[in-house]
Amino acid sequence: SQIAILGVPIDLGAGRRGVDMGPSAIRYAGLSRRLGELGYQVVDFGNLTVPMVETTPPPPPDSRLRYLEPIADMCGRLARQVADIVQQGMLPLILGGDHSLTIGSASGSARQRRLGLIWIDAHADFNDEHTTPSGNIHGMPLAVLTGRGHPTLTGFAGRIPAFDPAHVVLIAVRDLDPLEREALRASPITVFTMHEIDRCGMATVMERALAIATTGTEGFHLSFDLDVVDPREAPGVGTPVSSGISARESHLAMELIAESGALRSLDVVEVNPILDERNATAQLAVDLVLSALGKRIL
Ligand code: DIR
Ligand code: MN
Ligand code: MN
Ligand code: MN
Repeated sequence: SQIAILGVPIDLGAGRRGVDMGPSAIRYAGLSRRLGELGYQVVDFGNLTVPMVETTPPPPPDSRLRYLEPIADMCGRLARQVADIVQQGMLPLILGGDHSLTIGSASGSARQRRLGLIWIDAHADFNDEHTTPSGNIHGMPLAVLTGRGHPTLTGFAGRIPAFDPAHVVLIAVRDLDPLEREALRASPITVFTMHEIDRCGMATVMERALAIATTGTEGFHLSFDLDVVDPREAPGVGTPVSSGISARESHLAMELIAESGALRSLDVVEVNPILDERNATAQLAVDLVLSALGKRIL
């Protein structure tokens, strides 16, 4: 089958600069070539045209939705392009960029079908304008995709919510803001925190997660934030959080996702080359994508 690569060099949703260089770093780590070696036909559609901080009017200092208009515009165009890619029978692979882009990518992928959603992240990204301590939209996409958020962001799938929370799973979370935590506890989203991974192991967690995301759906979208991996193994991220999952646990999760046969689209986000060590985090991102798409050791 065919893989469509699309880069989204956006960092307006993050508090720290640098993730706009993520798509280049991941490409330089050999993504296309290695997918080709795995047997896929790969089409790289280049990067979505996105605004940058230097050419965008700054948000007011007290903004609770920083850069809302340019991010909403970006997500609308991204959703349309991802929906087109799906229509053409290709599997969309989106390279970030900050996590706000998943509002567009996951919505576009779910436009013509009912999908589950697997979100692998140190953070829950479950803030809205009332709970956010930062105003950064990359802390909000999971809330938006399950129907809670600014009305200019929630509608890109053509229905609200874009994803039924009963088919949404959050994995390896370990850093929640106080009001975000209350919202998550009140939500029907299934959450496997680091505690559940420590207790039951990644294999059991993924087995349960995949059942939730695939039962009664036409497959699922995977959103993988590199900050879920322990910063000792993935230093090149904007918001590192200690005591994360290992690179090997991440691979196991990806291998089980591949085995499910239900992966319909994916994004890898928040790679920050400024903070990386010799592109190790982008390299890991490529390795993980290969595992998610079927690479086996033996
Ligand atoms: C924090 C940080 N929860 C916020 N979020 C993320 O600003 O809302 N960092 N996603 O990667
Ligand atoms: Mn995230
Ligand atoms: Mn994160
Ligand atoms: Mn259902």
